[in-house]
Amino acid sequence: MTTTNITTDTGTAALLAAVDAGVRTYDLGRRLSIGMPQSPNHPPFWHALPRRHGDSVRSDGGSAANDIITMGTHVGTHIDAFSHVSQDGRLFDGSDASDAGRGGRYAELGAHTIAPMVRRGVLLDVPAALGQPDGCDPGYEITPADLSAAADRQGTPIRPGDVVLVRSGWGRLFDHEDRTRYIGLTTGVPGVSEAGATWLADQGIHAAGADTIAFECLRPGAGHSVLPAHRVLLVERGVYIIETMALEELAADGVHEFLFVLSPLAIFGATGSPVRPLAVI
Ligand code: UVW
Repeated sequence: MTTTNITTDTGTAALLAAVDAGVRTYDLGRRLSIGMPQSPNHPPFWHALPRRHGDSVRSDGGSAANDIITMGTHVGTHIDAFSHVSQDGRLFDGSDASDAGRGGRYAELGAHTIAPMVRRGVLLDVPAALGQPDGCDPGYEITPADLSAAADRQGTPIRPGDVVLVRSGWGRLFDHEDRTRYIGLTTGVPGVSEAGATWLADQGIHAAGADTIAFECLRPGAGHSVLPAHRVLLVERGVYIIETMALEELAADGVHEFLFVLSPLAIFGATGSPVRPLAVI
């Protein structure tokens, strides 16, 4: 699951020249804060400041504040590792998921095995392709035809190894004053269908992301438990999933192709990792 990076002086010079010429960076990660929307599947985000300025003052007058966070690894913008989901007791490589419980497969499929990504990124703007600028309807199932139409409309064909980010428009609700809106338990959430996930995997992509809590199409009242795209991508096809991404700025600027940069935390054996992905143009 790791890759070998080969750099040359020429390659480095070209990269630095590009930076000197000016690049724009889009932050695709959501701010982590207490009370932010998150799936009930996972432990909540908590942040406290057990040591405040003045609690311990040095002889020179200096002082430091230190904080602590607790959270599930699938909270906020995050990436799912292959150890996250099993189907009928089997993980991605066909191995017995119960071995994971004893620590075996977590060592080989955990978040620490996800190599940092510096890859071609493509944003598939589905609402734009559907002619629905306000976003897909709640519970809308994004089909292979929708994904293909978005790629065609933008002139950004998907290539093997890409990271493909699917915009549904639902991301606009992340900061809604009603924190339940983004989670969508009663309304449903638009997302990639099982067939759409298969289509993405058939393009040979490395990872797929979305602006929603679970990447999936979630039906009203069905909770966050029926996740067929997770089975297709994580268990059957070996494609990573990135969730709760901030894609509105990219879409507003009409940016559909970019350098995608993501570095998961190397948490040994974890089922996922919080991330702060970047799109660079
Ligand atoms: C959800 O929380 C619904 O998704 P995941 O567990 O894949 O992060």
